[in-house]
Amino acid sequence: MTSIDLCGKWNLRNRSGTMAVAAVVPGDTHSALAHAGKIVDPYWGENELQLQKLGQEDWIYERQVEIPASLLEEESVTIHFESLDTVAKVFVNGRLAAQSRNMFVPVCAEIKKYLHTGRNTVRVEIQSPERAALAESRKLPYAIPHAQFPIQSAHRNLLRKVQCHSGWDWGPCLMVSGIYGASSIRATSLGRIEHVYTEQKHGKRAVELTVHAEVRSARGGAATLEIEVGGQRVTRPVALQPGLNCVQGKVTIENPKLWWPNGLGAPALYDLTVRIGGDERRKRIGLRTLKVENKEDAHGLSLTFIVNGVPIFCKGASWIPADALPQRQTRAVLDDLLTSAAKAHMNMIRVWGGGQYESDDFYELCDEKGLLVWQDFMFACALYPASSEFLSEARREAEYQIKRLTDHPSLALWCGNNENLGFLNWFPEAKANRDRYIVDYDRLNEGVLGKAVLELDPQRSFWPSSPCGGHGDYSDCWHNDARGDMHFWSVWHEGKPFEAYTEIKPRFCSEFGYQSFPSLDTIRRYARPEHFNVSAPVMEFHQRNPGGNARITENFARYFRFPEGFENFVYLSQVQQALAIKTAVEYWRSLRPICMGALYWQLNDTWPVCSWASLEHGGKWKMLHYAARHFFAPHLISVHRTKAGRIEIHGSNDTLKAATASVTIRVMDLAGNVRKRIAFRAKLPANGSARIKDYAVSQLVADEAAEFLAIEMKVGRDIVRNDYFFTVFKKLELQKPQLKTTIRKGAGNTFAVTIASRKPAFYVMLQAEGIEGEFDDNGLTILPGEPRVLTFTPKKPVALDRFKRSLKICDLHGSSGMVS
Ligand code: BMA
Repeated sequence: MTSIDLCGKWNLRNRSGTMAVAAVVPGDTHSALAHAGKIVDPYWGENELQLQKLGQEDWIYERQVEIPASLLEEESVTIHFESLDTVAKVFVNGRLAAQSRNMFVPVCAEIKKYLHTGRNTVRVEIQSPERAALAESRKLPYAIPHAQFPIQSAHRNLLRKVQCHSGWDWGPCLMVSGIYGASSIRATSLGRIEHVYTEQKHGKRAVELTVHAEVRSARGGAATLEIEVGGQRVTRPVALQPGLNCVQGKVTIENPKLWWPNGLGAPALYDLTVRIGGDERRKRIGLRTLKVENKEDAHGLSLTFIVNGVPIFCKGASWIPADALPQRQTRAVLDDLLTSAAKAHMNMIRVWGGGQYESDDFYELCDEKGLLVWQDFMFACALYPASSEFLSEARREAEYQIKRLTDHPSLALWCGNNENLGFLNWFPEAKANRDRYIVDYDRLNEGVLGKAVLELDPQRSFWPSSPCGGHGDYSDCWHNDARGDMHFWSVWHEGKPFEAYTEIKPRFCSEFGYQSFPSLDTIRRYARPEHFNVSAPVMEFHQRNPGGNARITENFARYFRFPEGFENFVYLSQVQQALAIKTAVEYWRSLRPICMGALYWQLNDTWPVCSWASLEHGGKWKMLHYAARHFFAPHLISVHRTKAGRIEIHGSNDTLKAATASVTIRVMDLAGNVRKRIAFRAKLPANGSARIKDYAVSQLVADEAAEFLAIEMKVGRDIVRNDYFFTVFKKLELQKPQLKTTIRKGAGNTFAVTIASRKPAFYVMLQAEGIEGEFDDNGLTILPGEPRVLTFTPKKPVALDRFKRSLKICDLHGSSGMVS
């Protein structure tokens, strides 16, 4: 196989010729224009509005390719594009070679007849996505609605394009076009590998691996299938026929090292190489069993992931594309975000259906970090056509993506879509003619996607939708905590108090979220300091959920004393978000095994914005992400107040070893005096949760507004801490903590910050302004006489002096501007 890489420099212009720039492939139109200085920074201020017209342009990518004579001696010469976004035609030397309408399916076309030795021209013409979608809408016999967002491009559900390119309630509308992933020209006479995938049969001490290779051959002939894995090499002669060949080989791996999710063991991987007919494919596979248990039980319908026979409590968040501009979604950016996820003890990432099937890099990184992937098919918050054309595109897409991704040990589940069932029950069109839309829905859902999983990935489960109550359940499962997964949005979208999280017992909560502002560092990337005000137009512009800023503000009044100044506003919004999600996760973990998963909405952002994310655009940790490191930790101690008013202490242990914990509960007043000290030992079950104590409130405190619990649990060498407050923070007369820090250089590039306090200080948040990096812990309670040493690791080395100058500290008492 000879291959010419088509990545690198191309020329890009719009059809009318008013814009012409150099462009990079893989890459997108907007990134190329921004790089060439032809458009404003899409993320600054309200610039996005000026860029809306770009979605109405047709784009032309063009480059020259040198073709050696030897290449044309081969029988077959094909052109490959992993992803063309979206409605595209490929021309070779002016002749139409391929057409594509689905960015989730690669393009592969024979082009030998169009080529000559020497200089050749490849041109990719991409139709305006906005106009292509509009044209599709005109062909519809009846309306197919989609969710509406403040700034959006219409009819996005009629194109097989990343749905959130057209705008979302956290994302800009940037209707990019582009060429993504690998692009090449390949020549072969004997064989070209299209797919390699494996099946595993786990025995007592061995795994039998069947390796399948799909090989396309131009002229057929004798070949050797060669498989290398786990130090073994197996070969077998194969007679390739012209056309598509499916060949198999078997390898037995004795004493396999199993792949484990983060927190439960090493995510062992094996290198696999397959060679045939002059082509080669390499990948890394993981050996493990995975079952999704879906059982009727006393509480309804369970949803439990079982890996290597061990039921897993899934901890994680939903993933949206790493950047609104595809060119910026580099492996380094993905690695940074996924490393942060793993550091927060996440073991599952949900690839949300409004984004994209991610790149190979993404899944490889998840494999390496032990992050299970809940994979939605890319359909979200809309109804979709059921025309034979649309369904056959969906089939091609499912087939390709399943074969591409099936070997990733991280891949845990295929899910039909995001929230389409909900919309089926809400859109007036669907309510008025439910039968029609439900039939359409299921033709795509079970009829195409479910069927494709069953045929092509029988070792995995297909879950019809997120949320849903299982196969055949077409109800609105948002509010049903008894069946399957739920999206619990009552606390944010319906304005209920945080306690509402503790009034449900989800079997698996695959979405729940609470917004906060990103740090000032990130806000500075879209607003000038004179606009640092929550109702300044630019702050409202970088908030895509109508009423979102009002909701944040209104809840300050519910729980806290009102913050003074914008900086404290931002800080308190992060405290509030961390508190909301902590409340939910701690309670739901205590419910294990009724509840077996908590994936919050959302891990990351596509641009700098006020949103539900715990990682800001650029990767900075909000307070929620630091809090996740505690509430997702393998050992957790948490406090829950029952309806009857009792205070229950729960212990969770996600390790596979039962343990004895030493627990100390101090009842403290707000000056830091210890009023009561309770110490006991408690048994923590392996891979489970248990109530370890319970008290009447009066056994603990005399005055609910004057005292709180400072809790410490030791399990072996692991020390976990938590606090509990009996009432809302606004009722507490917090005292001025008098925080003091000393800073010194730590190991390597790190800095050690010792932070001490004379009075109890809550939600103490350190920020190294203008310096990228993270602390090992943050958002802490600092008690008198118990200084804490925090380590800051910058992404790039910085001088001690600069770090010292950058350090800002906020705490709950200070946020309201109180001086006493
Ligand atoms: C959901 C998601 C997204 C949305 C989020 C916040 O349910 O699936 O569509 O961004 O809520 O509203």
